Amino acid sequence: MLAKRKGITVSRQIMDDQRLHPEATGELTGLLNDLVVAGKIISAEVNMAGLADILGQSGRTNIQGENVQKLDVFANQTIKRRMEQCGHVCVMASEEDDGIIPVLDGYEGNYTIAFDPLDGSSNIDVNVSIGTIFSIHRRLSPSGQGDVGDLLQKGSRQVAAGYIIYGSSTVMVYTTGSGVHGFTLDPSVGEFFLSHPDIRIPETSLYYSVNEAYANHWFDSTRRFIDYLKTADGGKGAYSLRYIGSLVADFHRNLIKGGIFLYTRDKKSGEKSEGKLRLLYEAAPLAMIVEQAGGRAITDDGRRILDIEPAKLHQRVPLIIGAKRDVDLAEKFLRGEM
Ligand code: AFP
Repeated sequence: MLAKRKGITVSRQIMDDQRLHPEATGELTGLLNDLVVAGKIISAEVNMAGLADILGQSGRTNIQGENVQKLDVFANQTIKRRMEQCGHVCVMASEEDDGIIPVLDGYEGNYTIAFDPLDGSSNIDVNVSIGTIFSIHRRLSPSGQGDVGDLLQKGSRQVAAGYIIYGSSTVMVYTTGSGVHGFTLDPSVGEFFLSHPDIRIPETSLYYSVNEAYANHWFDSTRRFIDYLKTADGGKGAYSLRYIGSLVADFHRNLIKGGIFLYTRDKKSGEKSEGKLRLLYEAAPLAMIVEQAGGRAITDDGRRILDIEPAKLHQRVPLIIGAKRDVDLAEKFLRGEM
């Protein structure tokens, strides 16, 4: 593996990653570089949102029945426009769109992209970190425009996954299957520079992240696990609660500082429900990142997220994700072994 040099640009790193695959054609490199550009455009707009009168709701609801924010619309359009003509994508899916999204005729490439253009968008108006999450697969169909089957692939078949978080600074974290790297945008020169080489999720965790407001509805196993975290080692090793309500922000903090995030089924949603988070746009890409960083991601019945075969574009999935030791522990509680 090539040594990671702090300060190199994300484009340089993406090209270095390509050199690890002698068979590579440069298509994935081109796609990722176009995503970087989309991220810079969205970042600039997020920073200007208050001034540019782009805060607030657009007046529409999306496929998930949620109010669509104006910035959501902007981010969604920005990514679609860059991807439809980059020449490396054959079909797309967005958390904001009902069905598959075609690319421009003549620009079909060999990859698919599924993305959440602005995760955590209910936080936009209050300056809380939000982010773009993406998941990339190789196409399955032989040529031309891709179809839904190209997008409904297991997470374990992702060739790249990542997110761009728009927070106190804008940071891009991605993996192409050989480690996880983080890049911070220097707005003065408009470049992402390597700031977090070879990220490994700390084995010793500080935080658990869960929406405690749902505690009255939790199944007994979830309640006992969270109670255990609060009192671990007789209180000495107790975890602290951190919950932002923006998955990309909760995940990023836990990845860097150590921790576990849970969004499980509960008595209110029912055992047959699928939780809230989306498999294609949220759970699968973050699962690839966490595994590449030494962590784990499972459902609340112990299935590895990356092994789930998606049945539909907007499939939801219960998610437990974070440091391996914590997810292993959660699994024991969920199995009734603790
Ligand atoms: P929004 O995009 O509507 O803000 O939803 C964010 C999200 O999908 C995910 O980013 C959070 O982790 C989760 O929902 C928070 O859900 P709760 O409000 O139910 O805790």
